[in-house]
Amino acid sequence: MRFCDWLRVALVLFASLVARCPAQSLRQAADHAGVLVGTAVRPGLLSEAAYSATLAREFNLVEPEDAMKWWTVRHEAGPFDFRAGDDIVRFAQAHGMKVRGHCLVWDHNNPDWLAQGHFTPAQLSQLLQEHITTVMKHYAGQVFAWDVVNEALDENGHLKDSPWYNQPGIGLAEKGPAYIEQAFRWAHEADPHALLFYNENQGEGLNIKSDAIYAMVKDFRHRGVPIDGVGLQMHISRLDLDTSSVAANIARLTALGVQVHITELDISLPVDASGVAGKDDLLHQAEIYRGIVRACLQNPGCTAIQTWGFTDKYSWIGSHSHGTRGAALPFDRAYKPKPAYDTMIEEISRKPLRVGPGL
Ligand code: 9MR
Repeated sequence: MRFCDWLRVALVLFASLVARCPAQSLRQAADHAGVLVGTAVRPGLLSEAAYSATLAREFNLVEPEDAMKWWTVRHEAGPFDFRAGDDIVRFAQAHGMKVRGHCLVWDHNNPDWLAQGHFTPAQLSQLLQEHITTVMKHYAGQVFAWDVVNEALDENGHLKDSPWYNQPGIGLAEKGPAYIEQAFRWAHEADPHALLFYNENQGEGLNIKSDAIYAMVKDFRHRGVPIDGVGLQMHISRLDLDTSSVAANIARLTALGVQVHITELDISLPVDASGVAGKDDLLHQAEIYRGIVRACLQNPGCTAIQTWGFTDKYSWIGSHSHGTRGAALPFDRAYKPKPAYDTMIEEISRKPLRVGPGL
């Protein structure tokens, strides 16, 4: 063999040895597999050393939990306030992470001046277009994907009442999802390079709600409405989740030509007064995390997996459940990895190297 051939063999051997080295972090495994693994963040916590160190070490994607919502950005009717969102973008850029934006249109978390403003449909239409345009232009080139519309459907797949839809709406009430379509069109005009997502809860597996999401996205794609993806939130509170149903839903959505992101994954458990969950429940939880990661990664169109926070120290579940549930995330309150962290890494590491559309 010539020297070059020896060198080639040595390089292949070296590469395969490197590939077999266990990943040192979730982020390392994700980078290697070519997927985005992210988490929701609160800018006020970035000054906590353990929080920011864990975040930068373990994730290649961040999403503001609340910092880009109407309530924060338009707390007052006056100028836009981007300070909280900018803090997150700055952190992400300093650590080579991508940013998902959340969210531009929601019936919830709107400031009082808007919710109680008695605006006419024409005024609301102008306010919404201005909001989408100003926020997306501010973050153009920094936020690669947006939840344009969040949770527009009820558990039966019907449009929910909303100031943007029918109370009084932006002038498209009684026209089905026309207000959603309009928001996507404004979003595309504002930043043609951003990926535009519809984000929803309780429509992760096959059910009446995911049927409605599917029908809407199919119609949008058919008519050239600029939608690029569906966010499956994945707030799970039961330990009998059928992950094959989630995989089937991901398959039918991606067959429409859209990407899927798992956007808000957490699996809450019953906890005692100190917030501690049972050992068996934690092991069971880890297997559900594994199943969800697998359901996503087996489909090349599922390009990001994101948890809703990463440490049990800070999660929306505690206050929402009055302390009866929690322990929903891959790190415990002391930032120690839980069994769910191990199964996520194991599952991502099984994935052969790929260049996903999300990277
Ligand atoms: O975790 C978020 C919490 O801090 C906020 O108070 C709440 C209202 O804005 O929203 C929570 O996040 C929600 C997300 O924006 C949309 N899907 C459901 C999430 C959990 O409620």
